[in-house]
Order: sequence, then C-alpha cells, then structure tokens
Amino acid sequence: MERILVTAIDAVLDEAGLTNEAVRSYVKHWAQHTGAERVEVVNASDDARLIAEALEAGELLPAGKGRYYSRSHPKDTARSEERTVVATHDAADRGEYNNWRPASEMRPMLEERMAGKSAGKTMYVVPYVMAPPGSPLQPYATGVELTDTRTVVLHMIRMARVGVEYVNELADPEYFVRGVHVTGDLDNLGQGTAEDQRYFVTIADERTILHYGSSYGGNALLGKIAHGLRQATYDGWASGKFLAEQFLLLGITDKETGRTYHICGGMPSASGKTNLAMILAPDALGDRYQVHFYGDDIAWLWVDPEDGRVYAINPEFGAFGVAKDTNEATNPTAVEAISEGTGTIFTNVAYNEQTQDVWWEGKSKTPPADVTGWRDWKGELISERSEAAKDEPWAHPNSRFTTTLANIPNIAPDYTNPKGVPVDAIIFGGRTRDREPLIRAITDLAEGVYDGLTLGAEATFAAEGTEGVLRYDPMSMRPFMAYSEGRYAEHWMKIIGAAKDQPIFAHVNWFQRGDDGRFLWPGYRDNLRPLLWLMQLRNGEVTGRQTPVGIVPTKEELQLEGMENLRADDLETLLSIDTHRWQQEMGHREQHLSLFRDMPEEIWAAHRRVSDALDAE
Ligand code: GTP
Ligand code: SPV
Ligand code: MN
Repeated sequence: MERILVTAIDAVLDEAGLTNEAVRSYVKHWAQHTGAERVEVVNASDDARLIAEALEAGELLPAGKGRYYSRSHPKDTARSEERTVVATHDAADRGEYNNWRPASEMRPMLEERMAGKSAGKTMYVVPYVMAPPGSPLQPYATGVELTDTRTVVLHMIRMARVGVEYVNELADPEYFVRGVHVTGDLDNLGQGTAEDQRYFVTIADERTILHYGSSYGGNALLGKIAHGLRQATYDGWASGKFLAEQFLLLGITDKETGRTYHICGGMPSASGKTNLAMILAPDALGDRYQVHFYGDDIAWLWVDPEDGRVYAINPEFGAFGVAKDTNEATNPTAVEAISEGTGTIFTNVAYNEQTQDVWWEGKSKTPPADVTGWRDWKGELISERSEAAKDEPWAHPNSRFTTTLANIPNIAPDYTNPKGVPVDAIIFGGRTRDREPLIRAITDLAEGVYDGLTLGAEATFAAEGTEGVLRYDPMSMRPFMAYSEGRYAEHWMKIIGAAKDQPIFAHVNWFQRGDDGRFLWPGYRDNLRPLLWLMQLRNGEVTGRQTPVGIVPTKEELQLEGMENLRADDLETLLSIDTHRWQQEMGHREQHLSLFRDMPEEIWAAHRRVSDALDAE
C-alpha cells in the first residue's frame, strides 16, 4: 500500500492554516492508517467548489437551480441499530439499548477494518462545532470528522458549522471529538447478513467515533447523531452539566400578550419532530400566534445558574428531514426551505433525468402521470418497471432532504443566540394508534421523566428493521443511548430537578386511528392547538380534567376555530382515557422498566402512583 507522506500532509495542513497540533497528529495518523492518497482540509466556503466537483464526478446530479440529487447505495439507506455500538472502559456503562462493548475490543477491531480502506481516495478533514459559537456548551461541541466521501462533506457543511477556526481556537487543544468515517466497499460488506462487516462505534470515554461501512445519514455524518447525541449525552452525564436529547425545539409567540414560549421534546425517528418544528399557525389562529423553528432533531439542555431556568440550544446548522408526505398542505415551510436556490441535497427520492425534477410519495397525491425520464431511488427507469415492481414506491421511505436552518422561512430570529432559549415545556410523543390521547399534561418531575422513559411507539423506516411494530423508545433516545438507562434517569432528575422554574411535561399523540384505519386528528399545523392549551395550563388559564395518567383538555378549552370538519365522536376519543387499556399498558411498562438496572426509586414511585390511580378509577 502506497502511503501519503507525512511531509505532504504537513504541507496541506500548513496551507490550510490548521495550527492545532493535536488535530494535526490525529490527521496524520489516520491518513496513514487508512491509506488515503490525498488529504484536504474543508471550510464551509469550499462548498461551491466541492459541489462542482461532485457534479463533475456524477456523485450529485442537478435538481433544478441550486439543488442537488444523490442516491446512496441501495444496501445503505438508513441507520443500522444492530451494527451500532457504544464502547467504554467501564462495564457499568452497559445499558439495555446502547450495545455496550469494551473499548479495548472495539478499537483494534475498527482499526483493523479501516486499515488501507481509503486507498486511492481523498481524506477530507472536516473541523466543526455542534453549537452556536459562544455557547456555554461549545467546549463539548467541537470535533473533527475525517471522511473519504465527498457527499458526506457536503452534508456536513449543511448540518454543522464547519471551519478550521473552530479547532484552532480551542481553550484545551486536545479536547475535540475525533471522528473517523471510512466508507468501505458498499457492494461487499454483507449488509444485513451474518457476515455484516459494518461497525458504527462511539468510544465515549475516549471521545472517539469510528464508523465503517456506510455513507448514509446518521451512519456517516458524525457530527449529527454520533457526536450530537451519543457522545454528547455521555459527556453531559460525565460532566454532570447537561442533557443531549433527540428533541425538536420550537417557539410560540402570542402576539396579543407579546409572550414567547419555548417547547422542546422527543419523538422517535420519523415520528414528526421536523414537521412539528416547522409548523405555521393554522389560518384561523394565524393573526394571534406565530411559530418559530429552532431545531428538529437534537437539543442540548442545561440549567442557567443565574435565573435557574432550563435552557436549550439546537447544536445543528441544518435539517436532514424525511421527504415522504412533505407537501404544500402538510409542511409549506419545508417546501420553501428546499426550493430552488437553497443548496438542498435530496437523497433517495425519485429523479427525472430530463427535467431534473424530484418526486417522493406524498409530494402530490399521485406520481407524475408522464413517466418519461423518471427513475426511482435505485436509478431504475419507471417506464421499464416489471409488472411485479409496478406498485413499489418511487422514493425510498427514508429518503431525505438536507438544507441549512437559514433556509427555513419560520426560523427563529434568535436561533444563533449562544445563550439558548428558556424551556417552558418538554413533550414526548410517538406513533401510537390507540390508548394515547391527543395530549396529557404532567406537572410532576418524576412522573414526567417516567413518562419519557416509557415512551412506546410504532417502529419506523428511519432504521433498518420492521416498520409498525410497537417498541419502547425511552425519551426517543433508544438508538442513541450511551450509558445505562438507570443512570440516565438519575441524571435527568438531577439536571431538571436543579431548575427553579421547572418546565411542564406532556405526552402528545398525532397518530390515533379509527377502526377504519384513518387518523382521527388531522395533525400538522393543527398540532399547535394542543400545545397552546398546554401553555394556558401552565399559566393557570385553563384547568383541564385530571385523569390517572395526567391532565387532558376539555373540549371547550381547546382552540378549535377553523376545524369544523373534526367529528365530535373523534374529538371525544382523542380526549378520553381507556382505563382498561391503560392498566394493560402498565403491565408492559413494569416489564420494560425492570430491564433497566439502577432505576431511581423516584421513577418506580411515579410508576406506582399512576398504576394505583388507574386501579382506583
Ligand atoms: P427523524 O428525522 O427521523 O428523527 O424524524 P422526525 O421525528 O423529524 O420525523 P418527521 O417530522 O420527518 O416525520 C416523519 C413522517 O411523519 C413524515 O412522513 C410526516 O409526514 C409524518 N408526520 C409528521 N407529523 C405528522 C402529523 O401530525 N400527522 C400525520 N398523520 N403524520 C405526520
Ligand atoms: C434519525 O434517524 O433519527 C435521523 C436521521 O434523524 S439520521 O441522521 O439518519 O440518524
Ligand atoms: Mn432523528
């Protein structure tokens, strides 16, 4: 294997003005180890040149003016939870969901797999920060991703703040996350078989991320999921300072009172965070309320010692959103955020090679009638589909768009404020076809944390596996958990418990279905209505109805102007609690919680309180 000379790398790093010695030696080590032919340091200002190179190389195709199209390998279209591992040096970090393995086993295994695997390729050095610059959490947010895939770089430039300055200016030059991404030969990795070669490993107590065998989304954009969630949730706990969660973050301004509220919350992957964070107020309420977007996938939370409130930031710089069902009616802000001239990259949607148009299921009711030039996400011509394949979706269900936050029309004016925003409410929700009402509010901290820990929802296409099967997804962090769930619960109690003015909790569900399978609640923009009720409840303006599982709105309390089509019986179902179904659920929860070691007694006590209240009904 021909190795790039260290002197050649030094020259590149000098030229790029990368002065941090720890970063330099890390780059040199891995460039040599992976056998890369060239090294290139990336700044956000390189975007236009890299786009041009990717178009030239056919890695991207033009999708209208200032928009791009990419296809991932057909065996590489989602996160792989089975192949994802969190490793540390302490077996006590083993949790139910983090696939814990000893660091001493994983590091050599990954080093071996990556050796020489970038031969002939460029190793891009991507220094980034996962926080608005100046944030109190910035020290935990800095990282360097090394990747051998140009489209990964282009995604990173959209999803994180990228530039050499972030690593040159570190207070502790050694304290940055070391992320290595080697794609490997995607044709021959045995994806999904017993011989699967892929491994996505976060060595949390060494702040090192080694991902091998994918160039898709959360497997390859190391700043996002591996650092922004797995590493950060571990760092937040190890430092005792913060929480890092798969949360959306939005603001609601009541123009009448001039007050702004901030709500964050967890919903499992592909369960509505992007859509909720991007909503506009329904027309009938638009004169009074304005919704602002802060974040759609990750929030970091801490308590400000000065005013004792919980604050949140979105550490990301862009949105990697699910394309399916995105249209003018469901999500007009997304439609605008991905329109021409935004630099958006579409992945695995359908593409028309003649018109450069893109399409996905739900973009319009039916696919384009004239199939000329259209290819599905695998690149196969629609016109040449066999009879057997003719009903298959044109776009992959996990096809996505990547756009920067600045393109989102309802982006909050203060979204880059390093101080973050004070949090009024923390919500949890998932796809649940029955039992879970539209909203139930929880005012007790332990019961709120308990509710998050027992979040159960239907599995989605965002990860490889079975769609629609019910599974527990604590706080929507199941795929991103880094240490044991019991300690995680304890850490939540400690962080939020330290706040003087605690946020209210709530559980929401937009996905309740009727016997005929239709959604009872229209969702999307109308989801603002239960959130407004929650803010009124927090302000003492409404009282709701106390049930064993929380406070639900009365029909009269919800602002339903403009929803004349909502059926009265559906509304009844949406706001009711089926005691019997809930009692069954409590049995499942007990089993689920028992899987977790060291669950704090306060959480068990919360479980028993809810259980007893249901039995007393
Ligand atoms: P990740 O990016 O995977 O973490 O997902 P996410 O939670 O941000 O999910 P997203 O908002 O992208 O939604 C995924 C799917 O749920 C999309 O196909 C949406 O159209 C659909 N969806 C979102 N909100 C609603 C809603 O209120 N009602 C209904 N019926 N579907 C919704
Ligand atoms: C998720 O799967 O929850 C995502 C997309 O937000 S990915 O970046 O692929 O993890
Ligand atoms: Mn997500």
